[in-house]
Formats: sequence, C-alpha cells, structure tokens
Amino acid sequence: PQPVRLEDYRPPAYHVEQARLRIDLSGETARVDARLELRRNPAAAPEDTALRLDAEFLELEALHLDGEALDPAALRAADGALVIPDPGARCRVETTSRFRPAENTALSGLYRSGRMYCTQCEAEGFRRITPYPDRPDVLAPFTTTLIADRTACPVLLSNGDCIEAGALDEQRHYAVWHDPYPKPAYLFAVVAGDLSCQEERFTTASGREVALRFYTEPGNAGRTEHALASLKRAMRWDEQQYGLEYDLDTYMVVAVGDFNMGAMENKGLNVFNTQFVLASPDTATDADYEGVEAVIGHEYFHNWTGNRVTCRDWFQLSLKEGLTVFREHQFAEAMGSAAIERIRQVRLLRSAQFPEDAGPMAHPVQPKSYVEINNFYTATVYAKGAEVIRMYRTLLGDTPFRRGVRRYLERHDGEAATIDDFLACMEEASGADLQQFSRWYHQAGTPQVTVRDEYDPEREVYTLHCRQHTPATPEQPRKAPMHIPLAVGLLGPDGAPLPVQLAGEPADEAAHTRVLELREAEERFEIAGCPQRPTPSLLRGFSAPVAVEYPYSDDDLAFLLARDPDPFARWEAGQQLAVRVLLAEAAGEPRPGGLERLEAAFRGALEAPGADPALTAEVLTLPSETYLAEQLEVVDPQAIHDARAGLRRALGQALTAHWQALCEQHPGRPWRHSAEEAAQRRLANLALSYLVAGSPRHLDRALQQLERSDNLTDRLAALAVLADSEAPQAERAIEAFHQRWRDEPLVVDKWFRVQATASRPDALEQVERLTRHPDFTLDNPNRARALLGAFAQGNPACFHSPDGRGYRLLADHVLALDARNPQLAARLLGPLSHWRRYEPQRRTAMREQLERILAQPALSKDVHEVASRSLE
Ligand code: BAL
Ligand code: ZN
Repeated sequence: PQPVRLEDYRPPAYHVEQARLRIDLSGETARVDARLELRRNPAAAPEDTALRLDAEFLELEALHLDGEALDPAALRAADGALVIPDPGARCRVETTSRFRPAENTALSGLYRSGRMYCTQCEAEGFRRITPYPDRPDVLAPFTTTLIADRTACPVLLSNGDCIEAGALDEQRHYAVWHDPYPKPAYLFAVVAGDLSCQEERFTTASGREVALRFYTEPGNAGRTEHALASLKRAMRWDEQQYGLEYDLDTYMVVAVGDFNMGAMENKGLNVFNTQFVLASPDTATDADYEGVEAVIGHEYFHNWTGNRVTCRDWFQLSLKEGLTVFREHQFAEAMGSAAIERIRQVRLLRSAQFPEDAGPMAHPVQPKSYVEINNFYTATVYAKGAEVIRMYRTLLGDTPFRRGVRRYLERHDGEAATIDDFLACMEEASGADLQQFSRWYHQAGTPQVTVRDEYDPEREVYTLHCRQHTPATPEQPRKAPMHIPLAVGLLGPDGAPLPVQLAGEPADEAAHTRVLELREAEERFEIAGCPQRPTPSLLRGFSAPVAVEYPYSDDDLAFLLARDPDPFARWEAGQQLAVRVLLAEAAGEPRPGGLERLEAAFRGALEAPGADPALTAEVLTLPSETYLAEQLEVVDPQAIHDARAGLRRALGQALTAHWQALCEQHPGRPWRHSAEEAAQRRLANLALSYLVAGSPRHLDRALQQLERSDNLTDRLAALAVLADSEAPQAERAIEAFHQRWRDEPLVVDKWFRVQATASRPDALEQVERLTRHPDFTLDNPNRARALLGAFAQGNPACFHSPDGRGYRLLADHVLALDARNPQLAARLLGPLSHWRRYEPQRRTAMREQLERILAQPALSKDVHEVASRSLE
C-alpha cells in the first residue's frame, strides 16, 4: 500500500455546499440516497478539476450528475473511489447506495451493535455509508432523513436538531435532522434503535436552554446519572475556564456495546463505548467513574476544539486531540486533586508513549506519512500532544495561553486548521518566538536531559549544567535541540525550600519553583544566593515530556520523597528509588541496603501525619514492569517480574502491621462516589494486595471482601488478589464471580482482564483456555481487549514466555481478527512491534510471528503497516 504524505497535501477540488441524505434502515440492507450540491474550490490548483468521491463497502446502484445518469464502472479508481473528471464550477451529484450493516464487522461506517444501529465515521468511515469527498477539510451542513421500522427502532437520531418526524406507513417512521454547523464527514452520526433516554436540562451562561439526552439500551437505563452530572460539570467548566458555550439546542450521548474507540465527538450526537458512559456501583469501579467523567469531558470539549475548528488533514490530528486531552486533563485537575491527576497522566505517558517513542512505530506528534490513519490514533498524538499544549502554557503563562486559544478559535471558527495556525495564534497572543518550540511537533523520540551541578561556597552560587539529546528514531537519525521548560526547585539541608534566583536578576524575581528554558544542546544556569549546597528538585510537575538524569544518591531520593514540597517530585523520588532497587535485583546484583531503604521510605509514607491518602497510595505503588523494562537496553521480562514480585512480598512481610491497619481503615460505609472515599478504598485495597503478597494466609481476607462488598471496586480488588493465587478456594471464587455477573458485559470484561493480568505462572495457559470460553468473542472490541490486549500489555512475564507461545497466541488472534476488524487487529498487534528490545530467544520468537503475519495474503493495510514497520 502507498503511504499518504503530508508534503503531498492539496486543497480539495470541490466544496460541498449542502449534503442531503436519506438513510433507510427498514430492511436488512440499508439504502442511502445522497444529494450533494458542490462548488469548485477557488483555492484548488487549476489542474485539479476532478471530483473525487471516496467509496468503500458500498454497492452503488445509481449515480447522477446534474440529473444525468453516469456509468459508475467507468469512473472507478483502483481504491474504489469515484472520480468524475471536471464536473463544472457548480454541480449536483446524486447517488443511491446499498450495504448490509450487520455485515459491517469493521465497526467503521454504519453498523449494528446488538439490536441498534450506530455509526463511527472518524477517520474514514463515512465513505462506507455513501460516496463522498471524505476528508476533513470538506465541511458541509447536513440534512439527514432517517427511516426505520417503528417497533424495532422507535428512536432515530442524527446530528443537530430534529426538524421533522412522523409515520411513513404502518410499519415505518422517519425523522429529519438538520445540523446548521458545516462539518466534515467524520463528525457525521446516526443512531437508530429501541433506546431508553434520560434527559436533563442545562442553561448556558448566556441563557441558552440545552436538552441533555443520554440514550442506552433498556437494560442499561438508570446508569447514566454520573455521566450526566459529569457533562454538566464539563459544560460549566468550559464556560468558566475558556468562555466557551454549547451551541445547539440538544446534546445527545448514546451508549454502544461494540465500539472500536472509547467515544466519538460527533456534532451534537456523541457515540460512546458503554465502558465510558455507564456507571453503577455494581458495574463500574472508582477508576471507571473517573474515566467516565474524563471521557465525557473530553468529547464535550471537542465541540470547540475539533468540531467548530477542525483539522485540515489527518496529519493535524494532534491539533484537536492534543489540545482536547490537555483540556480534559485541566478539567480533571480542577474537579479532583491536581497532583494526583498529574501523577496518573505521567504514569500513562511513561507506560504507553515513551515505549512508542523508543520503538519502530515512533513518529512525531505531527506524523509526516501514514498508510492507514487509524494506526496513528496513538499515545504520541494524544498524550504527548497534550504535553506539548501544557508546555505552551508553562512557557507563556496561563493568561497569554488562554488568549492564544481564544484567538485560534475565533480566527478559525468554521474552518479546517493546521498545527501551524495554532502555533501562530500562540505567538501572536504572547509575543513569544515559538519556532524552536515547534520542533516538538516534528521530531520524534523522548529527549534525554542530563543534569550535573557544582557549588561555589565563596560566591554562594549553585550551577546547573544541562545537556539534552533526543535519540535517533525511524527516518530521523539526527535531532536538533528542543525548547524544554525545566521546572526546578531547591531544598536546603533542613528541607526548607530555597528561592531560585538566577544570577544577575533582581532578588524579587526569585521563586521557589523556577522554569529554566533549555534551548541548547548544552547550557548552564547559575543560581545565586545559596549559602549552602542545595539538593535540586528537577522537572517539578513533570514540566516537559523528557527523561531527566541526575546523579542523586539514595539518600537524596529519600530526602526528596520526605521533604519536597512539590507532590509530583515527591512521588517521583519514591519511584526512582524503587526503580534502582528493582533494576539491580532484576540484574542479579541486589543493591546493598536497597530493600531496607525502600522499606524505611514506605514506612515514612505510611506514618506521615496528615498525608493525603490518594498521594500515599501513589507513592506505595511500585513502578510498572513496562516502565522498568523501558529503563533497560535488553529486557528480560521474567527477571523484572520476579524482582517486582519479590519486592512486593518483602514489603508485604516487613510492613504487615501497617497493611493490616490500613485494611481496617477501609471506609466500610455503603459505597458512594467521592474522591476521598475512593482514595481510602484504593489505599485499603493496595494494603490487601501487599498483605497477600506477603503471605497467602491473608487470602481469606480477600475472599471475605469479595463476598461482603457492596461495590465493584472492592470486589475487583479482591478478585485480582485471588486471581494471582492457585489455591482452590480462589479458583472457586473466580468461577462464582462469573456466575453472579455473567449478564453484565462490562463486569465480564473485567473478569477476563483480571485473569489475563494475573501474576501466576500458568496465566498463559489460563488465557489460552479463556479464548475458548463461551463468553469470549473477537466480535466485541471490549472483550478482545480485555483478554488479549490486557494479556499482551499487562502481563509481560507470561506474554513473553520464552517458548514463544504467548506471541503465537496473539498472532493467531490478530490474523483471525484481521478480516473482520482490521483496526482492532492492528492495535492488538502493537506489543509484538517492540521485539528488538528483548533478549535473543524472545526476540527471535517475536520476529517470527511478525514475519508469519506479514506472509499472509490479503492482509489489511492496518496490520500490514504495523507488521512491516516493526520489521524495517
Ligand atoms: N476523535 C476520536 C475519539 C476521541 O479522541 O475523542
Ligand atoms: Zn479526542
């Protein structure tokens, strides 16, 4: 397959002035009549006179140009698109197409999920509904008539507002929806089904009344309360923070069980994976409640950053996703604890994006080419993209940053914009020169910042020497220095925070946290007024997506963990201390006194008076096996796993009394959604897992918790502990859990996930067995991810079984899935792409599976791109 390249971008030859659709879902076969009013784009190159209508998966029955029938066969391009040469300055194109939604297993375009119909058009699904210039820089107002059986589909939805509805005949009815806001086809949506609706109202700051309607299949009615409350908070927050109001009379959210993504921001009609909208104490954990609020916020924020201003082409994906993830993060920080949110964001970045940046799929935040755009909905575009937006704010200040966002939204309202447009608005709003900063969009790889220091007691000057280097990545062997905001604090020997006053600047500019702007490959910063040698606190708040190296002693890290006023830096010091101990253990060279030091650090965190339980829980959570692997040139996953499990056991035993006390402090009250109680549950459940890691005699406690809890958070925490055990009573409990919850798909997903990630030597055999379980299916993305995705990503020791069975298992399922749902197949394949990082036996076995996949005929371009790039 040929790659699409950013440098080949050309403006569209035609704009769509009006798109009118009539979608008839009353039979097995959907029929779509489209009428498009088109106008030549004056900005197109003079030689670009052909009108291209993308089409895929469709049977085209009729094609008319200005009322004249055309022969589609004569106009077909190799990729299935219709290309009409020079249809004139203005024209009308009418098409009639048919397809069978039930056979649309790719879940892209219009498909069936359970008994309902729904759509997913981003990135290129609309062409599977009707022939269309399916590119984000073609914006049109849509009027959509939806027709379906009255009994099977009493609810008919599309974008915008409903302007007409009624009966067609005895069996069928229709609804007409009009969306006045010109939008690209990827934001189009329809939904039809027998759905329950929960409705509330929201009054915007300027007094507009908005109906908020949440639709679910009837069995899930009553589980949208939390999502609705989250949406109202998000709407208010966006008004207060950015002055942005909602712009239609209705805002609809539909919960769908079969969905490739988490959710989709279609204009006025969001379609959500059930996982990110439904929440009840029996079917969602505390973390799920947080996830619902975050994703509800994210999709809502897209209404401005993505919908009102969209992307010119898919190379600009981070323009909407990076910015919207950042807004989602800000919202979560405002609703809960900013420090805890930040820690979680960084955990995710380090476990998902850093490995991507270091692997064969590494790409810049603005990729330069792709074969299949669905492969570029990545941690780099999303999470690193959000870090880039955060850095604008850090460098420019909050007020200029917000001014820049407002300027961008005002200038480009109703347009398809670029990352360069955004950057230009930021420059104008702040007066800053961001040309060097723009490298964050163009250079892949995680910059490594090495810091050294010296202290001059005579001058009382403390100097930081900073060196930066960005490793080579595919197609980018050499990198230029980045513009990096490095937030720095200093602690005196007694732990008191010291002012960071750069030499030569007035004392009143001194602050306790100072953002140093790194621009050169090597540079130094002199800090004046240091009567004693300080301990540096580096990258406070994780001010840039970089890896920092500084020769801290273990004592320094323990000191920072106990005393740094920056909660992120405190947590980070604890993590780095644990990383040292764990990596030494994994290398077979235990660090003398390492365990004792870590035990003392944990004890300190557990006994700290007035500590925030949420932060304590983060501090007591050891770095993940993935993050540990990331620190090594050559990875032996079993050694890492053993080291981590051994440390958990040792800490479990050494601090038994503390863990027991924490378990007792469990809130115990009837479950309710609150950040404080969630933190207490988290801490109590963490304590339970340490206790059982320390000794299996505590297993009974988990069994009791599983039986007695009134909520999924505690049940699942107990289940996870039991899943690690091979004791017969644990296995019986796991089976009983399935029996009890087998009718709740989201809970069954968790049941699969817990077993897939279990820390027990036979987890691989267990996963093999579970692939044959009657409840396992590749047709449901959540289920496939819960078993196969969780296993390959969350159980490194067993997935990387040295005999290669884990790899074969994954490859078998990727191949089985490829013909049905290539987007999901390619995503599941991801973990195999890191084969070069592993020791020789595993490396060879992983490569063999990639080669085997690549040798299959008729591979999708999704899977082909991931497999071939992995082997390059
Ligand atoms: N636009 C795809 C789903 C999301 O990022 O919101
Ligand atoms: Zn998004």
